[in-house]
Amino acid sequence: MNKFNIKEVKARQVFDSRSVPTVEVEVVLECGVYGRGTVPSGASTGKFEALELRDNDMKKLNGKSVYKAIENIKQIIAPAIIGMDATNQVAVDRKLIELDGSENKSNLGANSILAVSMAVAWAGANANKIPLYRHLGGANAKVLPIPMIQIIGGGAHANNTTDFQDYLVVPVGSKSFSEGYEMVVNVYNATKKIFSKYKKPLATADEGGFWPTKFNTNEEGLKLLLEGIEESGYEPGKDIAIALDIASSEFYEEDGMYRLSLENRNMNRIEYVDYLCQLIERYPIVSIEDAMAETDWEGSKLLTEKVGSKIQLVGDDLFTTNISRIQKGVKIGVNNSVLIKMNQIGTITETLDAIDFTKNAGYLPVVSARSGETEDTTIVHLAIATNAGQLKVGSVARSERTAKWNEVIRIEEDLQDNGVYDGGNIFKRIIK
Ligand code: 2PG
Ligand code: MG
Repeated sequence: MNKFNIKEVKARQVFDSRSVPTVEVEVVLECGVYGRGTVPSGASTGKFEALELRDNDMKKLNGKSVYKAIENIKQIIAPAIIGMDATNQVAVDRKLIELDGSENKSNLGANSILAVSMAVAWAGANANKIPLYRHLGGANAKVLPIPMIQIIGGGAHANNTTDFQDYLVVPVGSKSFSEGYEMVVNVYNATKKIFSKYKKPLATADEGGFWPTKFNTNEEGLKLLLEGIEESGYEPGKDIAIALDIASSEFYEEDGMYRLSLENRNMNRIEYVDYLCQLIERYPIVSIEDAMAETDWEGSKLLTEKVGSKIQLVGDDLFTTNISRIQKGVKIGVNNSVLIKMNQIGTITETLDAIDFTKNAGYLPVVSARSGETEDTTIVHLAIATNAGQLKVGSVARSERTAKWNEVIRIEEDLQDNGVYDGGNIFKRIIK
């Protein structure tokens, strides 16, 4: 018998950083080694994501409990994968996809499937006595990502106080991950002071950034961020650049209008693209995610034509880590970057395939956490395994966020001189 064969699959309901139930799995091998995966969950979920199975029993935890997903693991998945070699991720993931049999993991639930896929990956790494990034990435896994870090959290992560979802920074002038991270911590602390200076209440949004109370416009977040960067002694654009995740599907209506409720302003796609271009002119913005809505391919194309050679345009809800959607974007020339979220697609190997596809198309992958997270650090290893180059995990506060950032610091130490950090140079691949 192979000592790396799966002997037991344990599944349980645990809770994420928003106190929402989620699925956790442990896979135990014949040799006694085990691996664990805990699934994250989004708030501004894309329409085309794989299905997150919830019980929808309103008498239990607001309908959010995941007992059906747990039962699917125990009754259907476990019997099918017990006896399989945990170091063969491709075979296990194929089996999971086949057991589900649907386009979007709607039979067993992407949360039950992903928890197992993640646990198997960790078990495989532990069995081989190597870190997960090495197990998934092989001999050439070495690139430490530049961090994209939230300083102010709005949109669905702050009760829609602003229309824009995330105001982030990227330490483009940093020479190493840990130097870049320290720079961002300085900006976070300086922005806290700026909030006090303007008598804005200090509270934290879902991903640890500041909650944008008493904002009059969406642009105000950019102004505060710019002040925070300057206050901490950095040159905006050179040392620290700004990134936005607008998550615009949340305020786009199918009549083709973008409605900014905070400003009581309605714009058609042409006016809205102009508005964004003006912001890009006025602020040192290096990246915008979901600038246009997930169904507005025409708007995305227009924006890409205008600024696609100046800044990174990331598709999150637009692409949902799904090769067929990314392929469509590449074909029609939309965006130049793809947000990568494991639970949008549902297995580790499909996530690896999406990253490969993105890179081969000349687009930049940005590996991302969800707004609902746990102590799980799989995405950090995934980013380094694939030399993806960019990682987005929310802010520098709250333990479900620092669990990830601190793991990068540990891997940076582990890689020593063999690690590679491109910093802001990564954007030169798409910016002309
Ligand atoms: C996003 C993510 C993370 P959510 O939109 O990129 O910030 O949010 O997990 O709520 O989709
Ligand atoms: Mg997003």
